[in-house]
Amino acid sequence: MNLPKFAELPIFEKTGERHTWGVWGEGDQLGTMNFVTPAHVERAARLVKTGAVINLSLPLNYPANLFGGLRSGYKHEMTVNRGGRDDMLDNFALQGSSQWDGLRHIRYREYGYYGGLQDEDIDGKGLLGIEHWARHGIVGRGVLVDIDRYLKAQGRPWAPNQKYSVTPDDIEACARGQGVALESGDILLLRTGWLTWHKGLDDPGREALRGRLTGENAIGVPGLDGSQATAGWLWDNQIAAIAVDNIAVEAMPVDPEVGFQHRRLIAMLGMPIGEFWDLDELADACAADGRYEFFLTSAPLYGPGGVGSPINAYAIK
Ligand code: UVW
Repeated sequence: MNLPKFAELPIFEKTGERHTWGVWGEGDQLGTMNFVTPAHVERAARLVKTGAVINLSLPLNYPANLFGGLRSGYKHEMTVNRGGRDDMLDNFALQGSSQWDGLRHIRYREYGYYGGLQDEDIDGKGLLGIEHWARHGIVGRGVLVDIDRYLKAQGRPWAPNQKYSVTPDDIEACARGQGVALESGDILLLRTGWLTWHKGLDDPGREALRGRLTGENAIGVPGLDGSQATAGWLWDNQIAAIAVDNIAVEAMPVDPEVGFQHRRLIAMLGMPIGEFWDLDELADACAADGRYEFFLTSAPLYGPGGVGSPINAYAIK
C-alpha cells in the first residue's frame, strides 16, 4: 500500500512522537487493520494446506492470579433445572486472559486516543470500541516468529523471567532463519517463551508474581522492544496487528526513558495488540513442518464500546 513512511508521519512537536491519525481518513475506526484487504484475506486463505486447526487461546480462567483489581478472576455461575443449564460469568474481565487491547485502552497524554479523540468524544458514541474490529474480523496471513527457539539455537543468553527487548533485527533474523518474509497486512505472532515458562510454574511460583507488573519489585518479562524505532519498523512493514505470548506485548518493566510502547502502537498507530497468546502448539507445528505462515482467524467479542476482548483465535495450516 502506498502510504507515508514512519519518518513522514505527522509529529507531536512537544514530544517528537509520530502518529497516523487521518492517514485512513477522518473518523477511521480500524487503524492498522486497514492494511488487511479482501485480496490479502483471499491470499491468506490459500495458505491452508492440511486443514490442521490450532487453538491460540488460553482457558478463560488463566492466568488467574497475576493481576489484581478488575482482573482478579471471575465467578462462573450456573443454574440447573429439569430442562438443563444456563450459565453466566460474574466479574469477567475482558482483558483477563488471551486478549486484544482495543483502541479505547490507551490514550496519549493530552492528545487523546487514536484519531485525537477525547473521552467525551467516545463515551456513549460507539467510537473506537472493539465492535469495529469484531465486525471487520481480525483475519488474514499470520506469521509466527519464534524468538525463543531462535535465540536458544544461537546459544544466546535467554531467561524468561528477565527483561529482554526483542528488536526488529532479532525479528528479521529469526524470520530469515525460519524461511519466511513479512508482508503488508500480516498479523505478526511473536513467541518469547514467557508463557511456556509461566505454565510450568507451580502455584507458589505463580503466586510470587502476583501484582508485580510495575513498581520496585516489578518482574522482568521478555517482549517487544519499547523504542520508537521499533514502532516505526512495524508501521513501515505495514504490520496489521501484533500478538505476543507474554503479559504486555512489550518487554517489562517499561523504561520511561524509552517510552511505553502501548501508547505508540495503540494510540498513535491504531494497532491491535494481543497479549497472553498461547503459541506453544503452533510453534511445535511450525517447527515440525517448516511453515511459519498460516491462515489466522480471530473474532473479538461484538461488545459495543468494548476496550478489550478475548481473542477466539485459530491458526489454520
Ligand atoms: C499492561 O499495560 C501491563 O498490560 P495491558 O495492556 O493488559 O493493560
